[in-house]
Amino acid sequence: MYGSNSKRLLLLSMACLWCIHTWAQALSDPRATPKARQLYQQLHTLSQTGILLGQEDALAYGVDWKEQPGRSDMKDMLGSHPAVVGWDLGDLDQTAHNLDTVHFGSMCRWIKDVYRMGGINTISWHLDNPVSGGSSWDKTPAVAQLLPGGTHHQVYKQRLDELARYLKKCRVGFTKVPIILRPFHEHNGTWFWWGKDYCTEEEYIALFRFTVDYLRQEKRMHQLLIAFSPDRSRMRTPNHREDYLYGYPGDEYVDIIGLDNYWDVGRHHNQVPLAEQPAHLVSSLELIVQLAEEKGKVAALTETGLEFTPHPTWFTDMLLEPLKSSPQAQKIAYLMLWRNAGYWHYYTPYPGHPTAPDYRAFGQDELILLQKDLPPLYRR
Ligand code: BMA
Repeated sequence: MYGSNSKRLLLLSMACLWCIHTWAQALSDPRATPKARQLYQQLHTLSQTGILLGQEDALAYGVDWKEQPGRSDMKDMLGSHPAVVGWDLGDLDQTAHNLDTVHFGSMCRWIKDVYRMGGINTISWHLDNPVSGGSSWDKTPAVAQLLPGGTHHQVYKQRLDELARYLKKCRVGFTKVPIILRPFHEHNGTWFWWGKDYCTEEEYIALFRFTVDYLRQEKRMHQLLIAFSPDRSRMRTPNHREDYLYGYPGDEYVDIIGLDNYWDVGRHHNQVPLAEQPAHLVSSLELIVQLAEEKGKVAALTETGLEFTPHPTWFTDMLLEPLKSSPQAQKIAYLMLWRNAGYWHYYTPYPGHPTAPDYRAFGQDELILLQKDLPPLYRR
């Protein structure tokens, strides 16, 4: 029998444990908005039971349509919009459309729609090279020049001001829509100007930190969850911790331990036999889940897919079954498939496509959560 003191002690210890648990899962921004915090908490919770499915530009266009209200290829095929919708702010400073022809005005409306419908928005930034004026793929070294003291520091701050101004418009009433921002992704690759060969690791980290600090402190943006997402193809092994952590800006700057993995899912350049690749995918996800658990953060497969989905059972063989085989890998909070730009470039099938039945089976699996399956993410 407990005496009343022992009961009090027990209650106190339970409260302490709850506090420690909540604190350990706190967003990296100590001033994060209540909605952003709530979203993060839900991602933690949902990651224990399901995987949210996402797609880039899902509401803007599909394989053979563009800007049709209420439509997404995922809804056409699986009966619901994706739980996570990806957007990109490349060219925000130049034209009314982003680099993939999404009109910025419409994008803002869709971002609000996704929020109102209870889904999640994530944003990447294919920023043009501020030094050369070329695209994100122009490798003129630039990172060092964007840092304080660099020749293009003011120019970079203008780009950040534009980004902040744009996202400020994405409000519903007084609520700033929470956004998972994924700056300077795939930095361990060598295809973007912020990639590994065009700056030092320290410079990359400094740019990442400057960006987050500037948005939080100067622009008072506290609705952001920050994603770190290296590319799997440039890691020596799928579970190479040190390679994964190359350029990691620190726990105070990151909320989502992400990975872009197009490699272990049948990419033609990958010499590993197809049958062995699922084990590598699993191992890469086990690594990010492990890291996320150690850090009290959330893991996510921030981009994946195989263009044209050429294998009729790709979704079950290369994604679903590998995920199901590992309780640890399954703890990623979401996975996002890349965009359906047209018949020349797509990552999810359309009606009549050989992979359509398999895609439907994947989408109907209880592990996979679409927008219609989500509990309220922004409410306590
Ligand atoms: C790439 C391709 C390009 C696109 C770019 C940025 O993977 O989809 O067509 O412009 O991403 O979204």
